[in-house]
Amino acid sequence: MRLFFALWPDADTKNQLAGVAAKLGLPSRSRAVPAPNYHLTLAFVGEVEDTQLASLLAIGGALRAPRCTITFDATEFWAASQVVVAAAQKMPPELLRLWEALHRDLALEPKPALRAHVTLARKVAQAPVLQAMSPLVWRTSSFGLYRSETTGIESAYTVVDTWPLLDKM
Ligand code: 3AM
Repeated sequence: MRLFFALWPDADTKNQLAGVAAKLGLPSRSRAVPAPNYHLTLAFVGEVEDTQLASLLAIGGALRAPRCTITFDATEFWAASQVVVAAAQKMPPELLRLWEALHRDLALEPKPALRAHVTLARKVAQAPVLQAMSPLVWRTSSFGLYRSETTGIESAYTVVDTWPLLDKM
């Protein structure tokens, strides 16, 4: 199974992101990500055997990290991966620490520059004309381990487990 740790938006944040996506004016043949699939990837684990699941659940369950507020304030076209994302120009320090802790516990190489983002569209072959984005505030309250299955053209994501982020540390 293919797994990743992520933050999933609450309904209000998801709807606001869908509003941003609706105004993108994507080139034809781009694929808008369905709103229920919106997420912020914290760590991509990849293919694992069933026997490895318990240790991943233990890592998630043992992690103590604070809640944070992420302000998404830009839509960006990332040509290399052919995606349009909603991005946060400022990385909240709590989110950076959560990301670092997960990569450390999973013994994954942290990619040098994490940009907090939610992918809104894929297979975007040419740069769209992107409008300025009104800032959108996402208050996180939990993180989770998710399973990704590709059936047909769209990935289907299912929750494996979630853990609370803490009010005070
Ligand atoms: O959150 P985003 O959209 O940037 O592209 C996949 C998605 O990223 C990425 O993991 C996230 C959750 O599916 N992904 C898929 N396959 C990957 C791989 N082999 C990958 N990231 C790194 N290596």
